[in-house]
Amino acid sequence: MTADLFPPDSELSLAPGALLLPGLALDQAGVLLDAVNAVTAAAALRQLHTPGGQLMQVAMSNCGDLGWVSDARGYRYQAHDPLTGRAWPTMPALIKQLAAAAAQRAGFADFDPDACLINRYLPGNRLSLHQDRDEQDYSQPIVSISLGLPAVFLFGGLTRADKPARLTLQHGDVLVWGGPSRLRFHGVQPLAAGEHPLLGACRINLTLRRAN
Ligand code: MD6
Ligand code: FE
Repeated sequence: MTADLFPPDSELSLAPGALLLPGLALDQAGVLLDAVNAVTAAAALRQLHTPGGQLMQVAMSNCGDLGWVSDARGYRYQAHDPLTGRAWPTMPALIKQLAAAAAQRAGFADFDPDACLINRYLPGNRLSLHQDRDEQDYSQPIVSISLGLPAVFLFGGLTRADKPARLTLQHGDVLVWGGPSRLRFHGVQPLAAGEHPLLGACRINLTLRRAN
């Protein structure tokens, strides 16, 4: 377990602006998961289409004032869930506070996320290499919280051609990604099969951003 490999307050600087906080969310994993389940009961996880027409493997939902969506019209943030026409569920305070605390540790004192994207991976699901470029202000970081099965995260450079490093994200790990690393290419390798005690055969990743 991560908790045994790293002391409780350990951190790993991956690159300028990119900080891994192993196990930071571990103590709260159960309540985080309850909060995620409440969100996805109101705004279902669903697979989106890329603007090019490909069905994404990872199922997504959102909470917060804005949610990230993709369809034939492009990638964007919007205030309403296209499935229901309703506003996205409120971002649970617990999730927002954890993200703000993590960002502060990485030197981003004023992180105030308005969007939380929820990604669900089943075994075999992958996320291809991309940059997160749909937000207004690249001076704001992204905070990523991983729950459930471990995933191999591809941590690339500022051009698609840069060979990515591989980094395993475990249940409870929090990654802060900002400053000079904000536009790094990244992706997730196909999720390996497994059973997680809390989540079963599944990985959930939360990415919190300031979109507007
Ligand atoms: C994931 N994460 O870990 C997908 N983006 O499932 C992301 O795409 C991501 O973890 C920007 C910053 C951190 C991330
Ligand atoms: Fe991303």
